[in-house]
Amino acid sequence: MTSTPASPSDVGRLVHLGIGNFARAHTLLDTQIAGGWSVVAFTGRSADMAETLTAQRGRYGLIVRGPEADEVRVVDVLDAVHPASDVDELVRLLADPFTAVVTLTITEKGYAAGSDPATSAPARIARGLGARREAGVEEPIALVSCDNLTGNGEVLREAVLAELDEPTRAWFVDHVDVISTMVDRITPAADDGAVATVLAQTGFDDAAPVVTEPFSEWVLEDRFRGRRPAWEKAGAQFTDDIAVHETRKLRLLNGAHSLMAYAGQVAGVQRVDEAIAHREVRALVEELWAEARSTLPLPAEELDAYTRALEERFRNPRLADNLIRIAADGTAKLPVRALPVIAERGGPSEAPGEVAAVAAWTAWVTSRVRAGHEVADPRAAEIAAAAAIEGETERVAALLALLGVGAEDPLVGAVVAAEARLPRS
Ligand code: CS2
Repeated sequence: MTSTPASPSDVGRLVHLGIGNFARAHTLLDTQIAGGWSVVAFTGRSADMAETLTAQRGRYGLIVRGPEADEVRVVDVLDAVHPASDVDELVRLLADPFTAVVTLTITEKGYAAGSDPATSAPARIARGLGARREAGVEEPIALVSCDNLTGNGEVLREAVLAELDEPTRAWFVDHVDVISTMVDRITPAADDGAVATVLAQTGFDDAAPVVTEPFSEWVLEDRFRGRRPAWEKAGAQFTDDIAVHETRKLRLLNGAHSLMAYAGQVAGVQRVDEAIAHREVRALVEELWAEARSTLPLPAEELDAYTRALEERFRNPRLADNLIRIAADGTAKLPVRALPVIAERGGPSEAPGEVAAVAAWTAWVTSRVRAGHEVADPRAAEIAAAAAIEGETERVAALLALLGVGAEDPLVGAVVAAEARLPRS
């Protein structure tokens, strides 16, 4: 086997796990632009998207929503879409030598889903790799994580290795590449008018259109040994230093997103463009950005340009990105987006903007639970129990425990104090 990276190839099959809006606006679109590859996708937990897309032969409309106008195209890259529950089909595809790449958009929580193939993508992949080894396939397969986690490839590698049998673990080293990537394209839930927009502009009566922003970025680790699509044709970049791209995006874009999602709703607004235009929420974003920037090994001009561009993207008045979308899964997101900055700055007193993001989460989940609403989060039941606790410090400590923060951590007191300073509607 050679260690020289293989060049992109115009033949192969890509299997995608988690066919949400983001993948359809980004990873799958770029694979269409790369050209030539066969793509088979699997849904997340809900099987509905498999039925809907299969009924329209895998095609879907993509509305690129700029500040002034929409551009609409029909994406036709999917050869088949299966429900996640079709584990046998996934195993069959991974054992087939024509399959060379697996991309994943399974969200942060998908990497901690455990050992049951019915509910865990890493466990399903492990089964497929076992079958590939047994089939004697020699060419390396690449597993490419496209989720918002630091070192997402490493996280994926650990999650899959934990589910492999001994012989497949030994085989893995020479036969599987796990690739970290930074993905970026803000993709809100499609609005009610999206179906009519696709119909009017393309004539296609689409039951599952996607709305996204003009900006798109994909940076991948440059170490595929097997075949891969020529994603550079779609503007993807290949790098030897993925970490800096990941932390910049997670801490500046996603960190600000989470802060706005919680602080914005506590302050009484519902969308990202409203949150960034809210004077006090915006001031908190500036504070968070200053703290996050100080942890990034990048020149000031580059960071200035990056945050300026982010601000413009957040202000897009036509995108209608609802804060409730971003507010989901806080227990999986805040430990990636906010807590590392607080630690690297030397503690909560050195990171009031990041502390505000955490405090906005505790305040928001508390008010949601107390108003009788469900919080979309893998740990929703524990959030509900913690939010019901009467004493302020005890409640905040119980919520922060769900982020892995100890009861004695100075963050507990800092969050209690910061909750009281949040802008309120
Ligand atoms: C958002 C992301 O859901 C979230 O938490 O921050 O989906 C964000 O829109 C994307 O990462 C943008 O690339």
